[in-house]
Amino acid sequence: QPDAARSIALIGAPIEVGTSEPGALMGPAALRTAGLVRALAELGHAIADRGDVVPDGPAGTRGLEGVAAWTRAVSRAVGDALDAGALPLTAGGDHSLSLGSVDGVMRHSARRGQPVFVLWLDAHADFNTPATSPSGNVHGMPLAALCGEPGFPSLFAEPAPAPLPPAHVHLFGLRSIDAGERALVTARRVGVTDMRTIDEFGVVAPLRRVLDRVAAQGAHLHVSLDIDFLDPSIAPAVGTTVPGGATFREAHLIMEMLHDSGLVRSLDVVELNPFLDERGRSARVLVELVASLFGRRILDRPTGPIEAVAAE
Ligand code: 5AB
Ligand code: MN
Ligand code: MN
Ligand code: MN
Repeated sequence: QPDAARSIALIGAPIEVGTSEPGALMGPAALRTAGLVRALAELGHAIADRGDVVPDGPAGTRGLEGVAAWTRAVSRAVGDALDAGALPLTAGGDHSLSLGSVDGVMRHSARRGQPVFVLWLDAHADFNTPATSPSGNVHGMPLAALCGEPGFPSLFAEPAPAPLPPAHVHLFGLRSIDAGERALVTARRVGVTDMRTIDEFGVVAPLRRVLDRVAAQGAHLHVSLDIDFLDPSIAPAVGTTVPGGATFREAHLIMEMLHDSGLVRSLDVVELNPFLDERGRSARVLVELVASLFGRRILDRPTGPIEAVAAE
């Protein structure tokens, strides 16, 4: 029994033009097959599957041109969901879809004068520009474009919203960063909890600091979950595997903390490549994690100091 039933809009974004590894376009279908809708409905939420986004114009072109066609359509779908009072859950698809989802969130929040904060759960920083990118793949660039770095063609509908302040982005789980984006992330003062920090302090203290900031600012919290945040041993369905990722238990705890915070207003689940999966394992892990973010729990007992638990 969730404490707050929500209205959730599932938006499929079968986009893979932002990556060089084909297969991510099957991501939304695999998440549906793994029972995403059922899992959230069982928690008492009103979930509407809005189907897959249809891109504006030629969407098959790889690179920024193809991505631009998706960005505007994804942004509209996410904005419409928010306007209708629903929480948009955008299922990808490669990470370039977040250009659209975060753009939609920023437009919506700008109309309400609410700041936006983005929690980026990812092995990578995704802060390359066309000039710094070693691969040319747009899924490694969305944050740089959203934060207003120069060198991008026009991706967003006009008039474009003010760029996302880099200080309102927090990279969580970082363990692979290219030289050019490393310099940018440092210069722009993007928030970072890297794997070294998680190894030393665990996930709870760093995440609590982020959530406290979001709550203090009354910000809209957008969470972008890249499956490569997880260790490839539990989620092998990724084109860009980096060893040393989050364990299932770390990721699970993060989802429970996000739920308990009550702050999450929009979510992306990205980079699932079902073609690389092993018998649906990775898709099922993602559904399990999303269900925890939306209130699945072991016991209906509030989390709190260990003394309180022991006293029961
Ligand atoms: B993902 C790399 N930094 O730019 C690049 O999976 C990888 O959305 C990007 O985080 C990975 O090509 C993009 C080497
Ligand atoms: Mn990513
Ligand atoms: Mn990644
Ligand atoms: Mn601020």
